[in-house]
Amino acid sequence: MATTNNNLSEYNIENTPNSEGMRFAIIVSEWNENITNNLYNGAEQALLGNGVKKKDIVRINVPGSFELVFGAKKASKDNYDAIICLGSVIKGETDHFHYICNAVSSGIKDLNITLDTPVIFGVLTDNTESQAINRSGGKHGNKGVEAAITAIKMAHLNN
Ligand code: DLZ
Repeated sequence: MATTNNNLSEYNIENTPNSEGMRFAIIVSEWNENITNNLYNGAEQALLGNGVKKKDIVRINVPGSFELVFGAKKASKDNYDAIICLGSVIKGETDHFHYICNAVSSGIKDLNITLDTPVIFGVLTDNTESQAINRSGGKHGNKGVEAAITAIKMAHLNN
């Protein structure tokens, strides 16, 4: 498991460029909002901790992870340095998990091919709610932090 030896909140601040003046959109799925609000808080804190001003962080809510792709496409029409998609898909009794995970991962990949703005995949895809809790500010860290640091690095790569 990738997170066994890897805390999602740990990063080397010396390798993370100061990002004052850069603008970030964070698209947040309302499904499993107890998880996604924690992902948002982690992402926001990581951006603020690397010089981004609060006014340069814009949150856009969408109903579910499936809608993250459209939210990101819409945000790409504004002037952001990177777009972060945050969601939590938890496996249930039916096949919805696979459809949603496939759609959102391939949708975000397509946006990265077509857009000039990096779009970051900050979606938890867990078998259980407790796995999601552990990765949204729990014992395995916070995927929102990982996504924000990825966004900073990709924004600078694109500059
Ligand atoms: C329908 C659905 C289900 C069953 N589970 C989740 C989930 O675990 N995580 C999530 O982000 N969204 C879920 N959704 C909602 C879909 O993403 C989408 O919003 C609806 O199918 C409407 O398009």
